[in-house]
Amino acid sequence: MTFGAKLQTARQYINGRWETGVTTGTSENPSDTRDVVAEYARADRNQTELAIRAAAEALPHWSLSTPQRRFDVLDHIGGEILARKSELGYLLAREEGKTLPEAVAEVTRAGQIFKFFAGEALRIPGETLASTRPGVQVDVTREPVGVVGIIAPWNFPFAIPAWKIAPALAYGNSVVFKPAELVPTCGWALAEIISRSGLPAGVFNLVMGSGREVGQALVDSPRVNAISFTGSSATGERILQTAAARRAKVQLEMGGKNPLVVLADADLDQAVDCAVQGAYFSTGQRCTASSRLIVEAGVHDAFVSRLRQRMVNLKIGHALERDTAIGPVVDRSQLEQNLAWMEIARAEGAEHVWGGAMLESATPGHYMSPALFLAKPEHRVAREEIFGPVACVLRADSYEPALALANETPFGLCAGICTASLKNAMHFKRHADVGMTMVNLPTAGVDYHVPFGGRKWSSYGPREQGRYAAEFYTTVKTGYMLA
Ligand code: UN1
Repeated sequence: MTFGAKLQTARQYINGRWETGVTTGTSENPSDTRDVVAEYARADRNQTELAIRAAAEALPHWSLSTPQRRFDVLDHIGGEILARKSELGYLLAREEGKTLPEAVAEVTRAGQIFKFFAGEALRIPGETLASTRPGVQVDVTREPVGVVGIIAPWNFPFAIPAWKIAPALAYGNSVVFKPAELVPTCGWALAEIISRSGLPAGVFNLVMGSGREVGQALVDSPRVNAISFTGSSATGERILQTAAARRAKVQLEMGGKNPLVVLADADLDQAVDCAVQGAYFSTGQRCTASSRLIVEAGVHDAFVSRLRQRMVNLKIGHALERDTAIGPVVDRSQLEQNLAWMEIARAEGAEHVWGGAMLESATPGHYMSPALFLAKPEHRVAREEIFGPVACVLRADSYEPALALANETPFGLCAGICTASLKNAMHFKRHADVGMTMVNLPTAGVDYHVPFGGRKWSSYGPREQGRYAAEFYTTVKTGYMLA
């Protein structure tokens, strides 16, 4: 199968078979809304139940599969994704709207994640400890957590499903995967590759549809032992309440309002580069985006004017066009929300520096110019997650108040600092109340082999990615034996 600009038909994958849905939906290209990317099958609760049952029935066999078998499956999936990265990247850019280089990089990351977890399947850890009692042996082993429900967002349609599905399979779990409604074709393309990797029927299932029907069925079902979710804080909160009440394991990755601190001793060009990449690339649609630029007074005006200069020259356009720096917003409702934030920011007294306008283009799409405000810490634009190309600058008198401002948020995903001072960099790494820190680097754009996740209201449950993924996708058993 190859993906050109043609219409795709995406079906559910349940118990090793491709199924039509109860209804049919369409997905469109945000760079050109005349381009229908796919017609896709939409599941309801009953069809989701069938997928869950298939996963539960496939679990006992797969949970006892050998590490070699799991390695082979994951290595095969990773290999095919990498071999087809241009074509899959094209599909991703067409359906989600990030630029083609960003999309190909994301697909590459997805392939590398499967390869990484192929290796992890061969390294499932355990320990043997000396007992406190004579003649007794103690060991700690890891077992699969069971049927895993995976609810993925639209902003990384390949990488995020990959970093949930790959560890789930590596540690012997079965999976029901629900991609986001805006990107069903990417989810289906990934499922299509997984379907040919040698997995027994039922181990991996794809169900597309709404959060209200499909997502809710996953969260409610007593057969689903663990839920891994990335998306909005409000949905995460609801999932947590329901899943915790029935004692399911939960992993949530939600919002961010990530600070990038720029100190007066920073390399200003590098700092502006970090800000542009972190705040505006991928159209700002990343939970790791730098949306609060906290700048030391001594360089405040110079930083703002250089940043503005860079923004003016960024080419906003069709995701598949060669010289586009920033693609469209993902859909109309997200665009409307972003534009509503422009009004909120102005009304509360934030000073508008540049951008935030809806743009016309050669093709009808959801285009807007990236926006920058000078804000006060109490402004909503500086406190709430926007999930679009909107950032604000906050002024700080010196390092200490900058750190305090960085931490003054209910979120705690990542925090960056641009500085030439080793002392301040080390202090910031230790005292930023977040799960990930970046020094002289953008807050967005992470490695695939180390833990990903945050603190406070950004994340809940064990970390994703790297070998720390085992904490969520396995459960430990302590064994005692009289030798
Ligand atoms: C990245 O910044 O490279 O939804 C990854 C998100 C994150 C992934 C960010 N879970 O934006």
